[in-house]
Amino acid sequence: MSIFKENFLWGGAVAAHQLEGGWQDGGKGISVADVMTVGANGVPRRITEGVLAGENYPNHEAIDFYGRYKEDVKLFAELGLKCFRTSIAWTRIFPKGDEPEPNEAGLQFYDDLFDECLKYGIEPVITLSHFEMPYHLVTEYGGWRNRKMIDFFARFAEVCFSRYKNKVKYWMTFNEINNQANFQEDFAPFTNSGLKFEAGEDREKIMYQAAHYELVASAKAIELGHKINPDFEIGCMIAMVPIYPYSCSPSDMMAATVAMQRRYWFTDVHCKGRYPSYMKRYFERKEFELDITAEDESQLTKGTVDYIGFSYYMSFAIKDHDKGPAYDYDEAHDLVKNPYVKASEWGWQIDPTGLRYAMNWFNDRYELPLFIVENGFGAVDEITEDGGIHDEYRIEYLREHIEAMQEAVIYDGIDLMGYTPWGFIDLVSAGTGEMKKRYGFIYVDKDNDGSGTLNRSKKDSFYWFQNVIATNGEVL
Ligand code: BGP
Repeated sequence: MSIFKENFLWGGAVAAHQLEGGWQDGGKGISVADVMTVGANGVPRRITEGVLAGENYPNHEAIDFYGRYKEDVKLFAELGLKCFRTSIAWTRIFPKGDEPEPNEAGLQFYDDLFDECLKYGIEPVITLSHFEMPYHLVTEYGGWRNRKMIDFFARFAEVCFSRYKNKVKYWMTFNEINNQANFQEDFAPFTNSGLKFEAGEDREKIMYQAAHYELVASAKAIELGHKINPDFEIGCMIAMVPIYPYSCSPSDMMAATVAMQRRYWFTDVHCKGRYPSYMKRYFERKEFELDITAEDESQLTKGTVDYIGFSYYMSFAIKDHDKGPAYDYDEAHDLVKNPYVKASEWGWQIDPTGLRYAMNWFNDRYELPLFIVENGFGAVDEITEDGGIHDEYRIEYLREHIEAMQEAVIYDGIDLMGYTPWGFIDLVSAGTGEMKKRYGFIYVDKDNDGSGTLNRSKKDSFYWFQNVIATNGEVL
């Protein structure tokens, strides 16, 4: 008997804006991803006021999956995928976000894509909002700082659930909803909630308000989805980066506990349908008077998730920094390097044991099935003289993480639904907009400047992962 379930969802994960391109095809509107330029050399992507002539906007063409999805899905089938995690670009369905009627050409595109997947027995796993909300909702309404977003999102979700109810069973509402806990930076709140901050604004308060509306919208969508098709499995999607105490000093331990609460309270609301005590107390202490109504609280209880989807790439470590009992976690400043683990070229700390730890952390609290919907190794790949890409470093990273998953199943009895490595076909990096930060088993010939043939080819990891799937994870 194999370690993983018979129907284990081996797959690959991407997001619409990072691979589709075709940013104005089929009536698509402009999304937040379309107004971000490429970043490079450690400089983050720039969020522009709109689309500026002459700037490099990598998502506009991406890897042209929009034009090439049939050949690509054929390759995914050759890889042996059981499922394919992607997102529905909100702006293909509602180009501006507030129109009365959806855009038929956009709906048809996903019908065709899902049919193509199902033809090969590949199950679509769909994220509704993956860093690609309509930019019009930002300029006209201020994004998720505005309560009106709840109904715009719920309508988008309802249209998708109804249209694809016989083609898609597994859904997630918001990608990495909690990474906006890093509110000091522009990127995470902008991509999640469409928040643009004015000078002098209380970013933290605004982030909590936006997150609250998103959580209510998620609950509303889940309730609707279960009515449309009771067989739907609808999950959340949490960016899981465990935060370890730097030392065994009690104050480091407490700092790590508080930091984990600030990053992961979102999971409590998704899974339990209510705010944890420490967040209620925190809002009071900070005098954040948030718009949280009794009706919202009731809605949250009616839309809890069926499973926990999460991404896992790395772990963090934290020192107390003498902050005392009323410690306010500040992700941009409080983290320190962990001397026990290596890091990638982008400083992401590689820690397979952290994946088993994370799975236990979720399992202890929520006892829900887990789905690892992102994991992977971003690296610069070199084409060697024989024309191949020998990405042993990527295989090693994935092998060690799958071993950690096995340990969590064997020793901890965790209910694991599936595993979809991130960016299994090279695509635009969300964080930097670069092409050179690659995660794929399938290489795409395109560089940071946007040049290249867009041809696809197989790396060594392709054949390795093909065999992992074929043996249900027995041969790594
Ligand atoms: C997650 C996002 C993905 C993705 C991945 C890798 O945060 O859900 O969209 O891109 O991280 O990050 P990056 O592309 O910055 O390397």
